[in-house]
Amino acid sequence: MELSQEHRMLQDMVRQFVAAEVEPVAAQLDEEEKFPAEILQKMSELGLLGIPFPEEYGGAGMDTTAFAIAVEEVARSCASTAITLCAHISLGAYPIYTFGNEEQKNKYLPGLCSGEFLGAFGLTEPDAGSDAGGIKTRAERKNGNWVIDGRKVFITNGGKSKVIITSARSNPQAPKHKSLSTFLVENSNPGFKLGKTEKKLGLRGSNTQELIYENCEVTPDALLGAEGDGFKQAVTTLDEGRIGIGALALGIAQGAYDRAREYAKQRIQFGKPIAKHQAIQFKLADMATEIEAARLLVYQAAWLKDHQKPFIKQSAMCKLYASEAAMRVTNAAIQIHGGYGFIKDYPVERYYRDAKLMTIGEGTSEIQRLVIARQILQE
Ligand code: COS
Repeated sequence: MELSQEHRMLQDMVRQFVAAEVEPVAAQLDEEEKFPAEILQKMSELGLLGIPFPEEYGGAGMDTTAFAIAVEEVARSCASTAITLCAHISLGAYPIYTFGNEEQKNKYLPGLCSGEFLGAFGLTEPDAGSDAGGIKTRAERKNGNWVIDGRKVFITNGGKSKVIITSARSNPQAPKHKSLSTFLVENSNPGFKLGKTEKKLGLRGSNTQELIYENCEVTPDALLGAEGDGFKQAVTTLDEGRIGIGALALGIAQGAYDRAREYAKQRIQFGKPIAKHQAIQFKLADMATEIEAARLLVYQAAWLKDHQKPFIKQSAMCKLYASEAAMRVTNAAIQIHGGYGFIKDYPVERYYRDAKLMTIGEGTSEIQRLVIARQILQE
């Protein structure tokens, strides 16, 4: 697949940046559960925090394909940094760009794009994950304002963001899918506080946060779009976000494969490099094929979105396939490394741990199959 010259230049630029600034610290971020704040600062100077948004809002004026390329390149070295970037753009900034009024866009997008502050998406709750319409957080009208009460869990960047896109049930009497609304809640707002910061199997450098809303009062201008549109806004955001997770999974798979391939060429057993043994060649061939297929699906979904064509099915397909391929590829990468793959002297165990979340976040593999099935059955 040929990238355009603009995309190729972006890819080269991000690749060089990652080699110089991300790769050297990726293992440390994982080991010490350290948030990549300094890397984000440097990324913002390159314009990476606002890649797909128009220049008038401080963005880089590029497209979803460019976003996918950048996420993939970062994930090849550090999935913790990649998911921080990915969630900031596709879950933190995208809903404001897509559903916000001019005032809201001008208030938040320049700061989000410049990296002055981060954004997060508060949808998931203790009892509402796959069933996005089942959230219990309430937003009630009081003296012309909205008062939000509830709890969000597993929120990527939740503890590091100034603005949290918050889904809440504003009209319990309305039908399930018409009863949610979305609010832009700032972290300094009275009644908003941080709960537990999660410790995780993988993506340990990223921030995964519980958020607590207690009598959290926001003014009417915090409402994003129309009242009752919250469910549609959330699923539409996830449609776009899944392209990012597909790209992230693709980058993890590519990074693990690159390392397994190099290792197989160096490691001597039975008097020759293990890459000369057919058992290992077949593994590498399968890995390379799956990565290629995942890449085509990710870029197809991004292309469709960039050309204003329907992409719900393809974004779910690319996320489903790339994440499950990443599990198989990272597993094979450890197998090729043998005992060395199981210890922390080599990075492939980190890739294996990081890959798992790709089959869960922004909709489990089961939800992706459900979304795909609903789409193909109505075609
Ligand atoms: N994109 C756009 N619109 C969608 C959609 C999607 N992916 N999925 C559903 N809709 C629309 C439907 O077309 C329907 O619209 P109408 O009312 O106009 O007919 C409406 O939303 C309700 O759809 P449906 O009846 O299918 O809703 P369900 O409650 O059965 O749930 C799923 C649909 C499961 C697809 C939804 O809850 C979902 O996406 N869940 C996963 C959430 C998720 O990814 N959580 C992880 C968050 S991590 S940030």
